Amino acid sequence: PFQQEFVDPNDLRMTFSLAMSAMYKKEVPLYGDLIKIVQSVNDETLKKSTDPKITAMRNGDLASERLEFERHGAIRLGTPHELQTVRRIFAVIGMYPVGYYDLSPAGLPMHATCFRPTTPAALSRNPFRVFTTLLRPDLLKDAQSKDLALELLTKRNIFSPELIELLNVAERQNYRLRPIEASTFVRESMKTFGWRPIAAASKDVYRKLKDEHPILADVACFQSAHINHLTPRTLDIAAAQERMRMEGLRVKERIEGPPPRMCPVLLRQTSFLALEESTHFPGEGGLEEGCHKARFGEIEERGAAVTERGRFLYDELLNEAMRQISACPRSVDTSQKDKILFNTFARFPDDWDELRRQALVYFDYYLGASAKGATIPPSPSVEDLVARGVLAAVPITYEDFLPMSAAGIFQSNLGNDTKIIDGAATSFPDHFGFQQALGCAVADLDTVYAMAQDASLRRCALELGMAED
Ligand code: OOG
Ligand code: NI
Repeated sequence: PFQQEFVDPNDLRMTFSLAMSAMYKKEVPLYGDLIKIVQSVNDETLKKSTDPKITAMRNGDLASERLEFERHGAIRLGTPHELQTVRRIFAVIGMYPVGYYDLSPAGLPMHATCFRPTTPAALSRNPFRVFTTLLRPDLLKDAQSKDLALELLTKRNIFSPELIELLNVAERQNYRLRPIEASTFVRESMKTFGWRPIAAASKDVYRKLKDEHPILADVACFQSAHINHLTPRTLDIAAAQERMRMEGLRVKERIEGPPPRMCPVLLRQTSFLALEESTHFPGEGGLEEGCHKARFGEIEERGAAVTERGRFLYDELLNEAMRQISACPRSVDTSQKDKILFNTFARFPDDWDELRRQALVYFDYYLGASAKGATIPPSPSVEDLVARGVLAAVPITYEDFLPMSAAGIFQSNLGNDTKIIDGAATSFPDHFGFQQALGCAVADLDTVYAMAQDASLRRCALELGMAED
């Protein structure tokens, strides 16, 4: 009876992501067009498709139910304090840090995690995720711009006093809020993630930081942690990309991630170019007009989560394809590059049964058509029970990101590739440093998926009377 006084964090996450979507639509009207395109492509795909990859996704994780609300956003933070506070905000809506992403190999002085729900039940309700990167001052070469950036970042406060107060209240209530607190919480949070038209730095400082590294200007010169995109999930990225082109959006040339397959794995993404927005910079004689490229559009198609073995094979094949592509003469075009990728991936099995037998993909198990009244042999293998129709399995959706795709998306939206490559002095991961900045550990991707798979098998064993609670 007590608990009913509090809002369910799953409901609050739904409200929160809807508020963010409404805000972003106002800020970036193109986002509204994008959503319409994706929704109509999804409706058509769901209706007409007998494609096993679509039916597996449809029946598998109830994608069609959560699909309408499914979004990911991305923010870029400057300091450990900002990261810790954002962690507290997301905890209130049932999102926790999963995975560590090192972006330094791509020349970005950043590392990241993804805040997202972690249990199958929470994910099926609303799988909202936010890719959250943190600046790594240790990777900045130029001492002067590093000092400038850190000075700006120490000065700024991207959280309203009401929001901080509500975070304290929530923490005393085991990360729960009452309805009236919850609506203030959503309103105040939007101030942190919304766009602020007046920069926190003068035009001069902005230019200096931008020259050093475009990401530095974006992270340090503004008064909020503006979300820089909000991505819907499409069931058919090729069709959605084609539709975007037809409607005149400037789509990025290549789709990032694995090639098209019958059994999609991980994720494929593409974006349209960043908007140039007019901004005001504080100057000696008042506000000065200027512009900044910050926000862009992106769509993604999600496939199955791969096991460590599957990921190893994926990385090996991707590296092999990249090696071949970079050895190509300059005249080689995008479709030829895509063909190389496609051919290289012939070694990655493209059949769900095969992917399961080789333990390349995580599966969610449930009782099959022949489960009722079946005689179960002593200590049966999972494969044996699947073969008898006692168990059935659908692939578990990949809920995370790919650092190389992320780097590709970053770069396509910052412009000037050469600058980016030498912007960070060196490249090495700092998993420990990130967790220290965050104030807690990030969950391990594989553990999260393996737990979901194990839980489904345990549930089946219980239902079959093979195990005790
Ligand atoms: C984050 C880019 C990463 C994705 O989908 O891989 C990302 C950023 O540009 O801040 O959102
Ligand atoms: Ni993204």
